[in-house]
Amino acid sequence: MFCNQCEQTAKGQGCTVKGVCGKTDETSAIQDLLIRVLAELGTVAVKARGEGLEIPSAVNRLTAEAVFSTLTNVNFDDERFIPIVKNVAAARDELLGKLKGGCSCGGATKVGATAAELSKQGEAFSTASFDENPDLRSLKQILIYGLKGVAAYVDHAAILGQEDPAVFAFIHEALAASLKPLSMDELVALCMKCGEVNLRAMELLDAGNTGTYGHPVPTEVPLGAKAGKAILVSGHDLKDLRGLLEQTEGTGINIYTHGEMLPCHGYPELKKFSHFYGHYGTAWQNQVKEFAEFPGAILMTTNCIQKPAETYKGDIYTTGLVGWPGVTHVPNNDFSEVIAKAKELPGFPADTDKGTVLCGFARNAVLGVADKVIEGVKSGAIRHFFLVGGCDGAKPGRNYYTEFVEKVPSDCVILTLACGKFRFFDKKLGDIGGIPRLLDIGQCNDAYSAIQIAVALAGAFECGVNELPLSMILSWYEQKAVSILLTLLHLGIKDIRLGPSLPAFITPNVLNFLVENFNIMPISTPDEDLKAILG
Ligand code: SF4
Ligand code: SF3
Repeated sequence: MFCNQCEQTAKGQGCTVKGVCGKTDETSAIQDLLIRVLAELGTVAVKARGEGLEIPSAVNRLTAEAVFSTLTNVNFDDERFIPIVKNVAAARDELLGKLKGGCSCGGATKVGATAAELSKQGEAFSTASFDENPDLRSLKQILIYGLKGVAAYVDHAAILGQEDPAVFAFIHEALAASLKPLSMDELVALCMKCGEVNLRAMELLDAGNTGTYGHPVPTEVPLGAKAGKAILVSGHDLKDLRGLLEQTEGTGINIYTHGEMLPCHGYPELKKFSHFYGHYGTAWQNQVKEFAEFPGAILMTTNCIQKPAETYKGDIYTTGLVGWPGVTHVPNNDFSEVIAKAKELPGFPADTDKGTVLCGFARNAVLGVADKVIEGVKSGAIRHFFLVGGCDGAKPGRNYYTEFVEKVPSDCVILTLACGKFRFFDKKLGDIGGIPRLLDIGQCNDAYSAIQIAVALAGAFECGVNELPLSMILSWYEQKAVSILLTLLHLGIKDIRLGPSLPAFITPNVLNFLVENFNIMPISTPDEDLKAILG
């Protein structure tokens, strides 16, 4: 196997024996085969569109789901990949049959029937085989990894009825590009377009979330527990949470969020359920410890699932695209098994008070107090904004973000999003003229909200985003972070600080390009970075 798509990749170079994430050699090869067959489907789909054929909506959706299922920490279950690979190959062949001109997609790979066969076939197709030239290979990896993030947003948005044919067309185009001999300039242009399309995908998801559940409002969320039966929901999917809330209403079971589900407490159409109680635990990499101590059933709706410990393997369920071998997978929106398990398990014996955190500062809430914010900047009460956000992870070096937030001077505001915030989400940082100094914008899926806030502030100050008193201190782990980074680059945003380490898939030449054009830089120490930013 060879996989280097995430930040915890072995030795900072690539996982070659077994994934640090727990992905096996076999699963990795099946995912590589899937990306290969998707690239063949992409090639055929590009041709078909060129011939004026319409790609069936089911094929578009299948493409996004299949790409998303190869994102880090989504699906580790080989058996679940078999029908996905088969369906993608069948969609490719059906479309191929409709082409007038035929198609050379590098030879349509005939896929095997068993996991072992698929895995054997996939050995030839890791991303290391994308190109012999390391820089071209690097750019193709950036494109395909970024595309995995796009596919995640597209899938979440489509679940809520938000789709754009142009986004699907780009997904097929980018997949097809992985099979083509392209120049450096062509690949850079595709990566930038990936960022542009990702902005649209995030916009669709934002419309889906806010259109269905309302705009988040500032909400105080308990970190303790209420006596009684309990279900913990992790991942990122709001529709699954809504379904679970409906199905548990009146049962006496309380619902708790874990990880990236915390911001769900701010949505009016979710927070209205009285048994939607509080938040439990921190970020994904602490699952094994935190889930083992949770006295109820657990539902994983999307990434990031970690190898479950035997102690709670029987209490955790997956749904949607998530999978772990041996963990019960429940059908979309039928949580009866999860509810039955919660009734069996003891639940919390007594009420506990662990304080609260504030969430719900998405674009509508922040822009609702824009006049106060602008006044704060003009009067000098607010010196600077920091967007400290992104993924959390297990590797050392991430204490930087905690220390950074602790050291930010008291006349500065910190915006945050995604699971990296769990390093500091419960810090009491006070407020500036009624504006909390720590504003939680939401999930990684809400990066659109952060961008809209920055764009609106730039508009109010009649300057570009780069001229705002705003610095981005980002942390990455999986591929949604890659797509967001591409979006920020597409928007021309400069001086981003990225950590805890730079991606293994970026070669020195590609890095030079990013530094020269965007002045992107690695994090150093909180003191040095703060000094450099604030002067
Ligand atoms: Fe390694 Fe990350 Fe790939 Fe898992 S997803 S195999 S940890 S690089
Ligand atoms: Fe976190 Fe997986 Fe990226 Fe959603 S839950 S930000 S790592």
